[in-house]
Amino acid sequence: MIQSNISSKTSSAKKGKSLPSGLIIRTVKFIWTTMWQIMMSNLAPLSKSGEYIRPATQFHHIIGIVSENSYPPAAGRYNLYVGLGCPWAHRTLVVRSLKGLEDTISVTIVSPSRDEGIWVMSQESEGCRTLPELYNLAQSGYQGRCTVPVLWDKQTKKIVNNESAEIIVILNSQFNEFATNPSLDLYPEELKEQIDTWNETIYHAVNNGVYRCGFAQTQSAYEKACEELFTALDEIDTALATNRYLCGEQLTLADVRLFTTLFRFDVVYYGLFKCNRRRIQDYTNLGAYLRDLYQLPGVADTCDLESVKRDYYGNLFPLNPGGIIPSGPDITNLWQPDERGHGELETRGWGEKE
Ligand SMILES: N[C@@H](CCC(=O)N[C@@H](CS)C(=O)NCC(=O)O)C(=O)O
Repeated sequence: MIQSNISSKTSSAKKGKSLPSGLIIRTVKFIWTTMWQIMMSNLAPLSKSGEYIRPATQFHHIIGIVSENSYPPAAGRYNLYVGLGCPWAHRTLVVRSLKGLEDTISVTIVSPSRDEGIWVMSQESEGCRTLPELYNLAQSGYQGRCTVPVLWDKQTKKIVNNESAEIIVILNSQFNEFATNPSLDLYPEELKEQIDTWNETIYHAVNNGVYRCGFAQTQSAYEKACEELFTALDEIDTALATNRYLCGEQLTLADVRLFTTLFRFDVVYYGLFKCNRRRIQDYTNLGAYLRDLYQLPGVADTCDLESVKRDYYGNLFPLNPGGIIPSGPDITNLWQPDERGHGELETRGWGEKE
């Protein structure tokens, strides 16, 4: 009996009777695509031609000489809220670590909640369970996006700044009296122009460029972003043939900003965001440069591969509705020598943190 059921199913499948009709396929595709577009526009605001536009951040106070718009440097007063998957938040962890500010600025880890689409605290902080609650504590009725990183003032219960590009400038220069590595200057006066020029190219084409690939909603928007991304990576690879870092022999904020995108590239952007013309590890200079930065003292400790995979593959629902998290890649190669002649001792030259 059982046997006969199986054989009758097999023979109807062979005849193609169990396949849905063209009408069903067209209807399902239409509903699916429409739902995808609705979800994508919530996830990623668009231009008319389907290009992703990143919303601007809203808190831009500084730390330094006390004025109306600034907060005083102090140890133990400020807290960073970060998600470990987020490349923008990761920048702040790297600078905090390089400068040796672990005892000066505390950190609270937040994780994405799959169903609510918001960041949730690992443990209640300032009486808040979620990041939107914290934003509302700082500014009642806040309506904007609740993003990480957040540099928070525990004393006034205000957000000092929520723009990673600005937070890393603050961390680099305003806490030197408390830092264990105060002489490391990642944004020196004489390199500012060069750093800013790299930052501009890299932000548009690479840091935000990978999102412009992954969040594009038209073929042409995707192709434009992809072309710009790989043109910029080629340009950087060429510059790194003669320079250890982007601006020469000195590590700068431009390298930190590039690093957090490169670390995620082969892991998530290559597959999930369709940046798959080439992997970073296949570039002679970029691959070695990534290993060089990863091996700087304290940097690998800020890199959490599992959170990166979980946050992207598990939470960007419209890009990966099944939520399946891939098992690879193996990133142990990041511990291999950088092959550009930079010995470990030389790498550790600026501080004896360990
Ligand atoms: N320009 C911001 C971007 C920060 C950002 O977009 N963070 C993402 C995580 S990777 C976020 O928190 N998104 C939550 C949301 O948009 O609601 C920065 O560099 O700090």
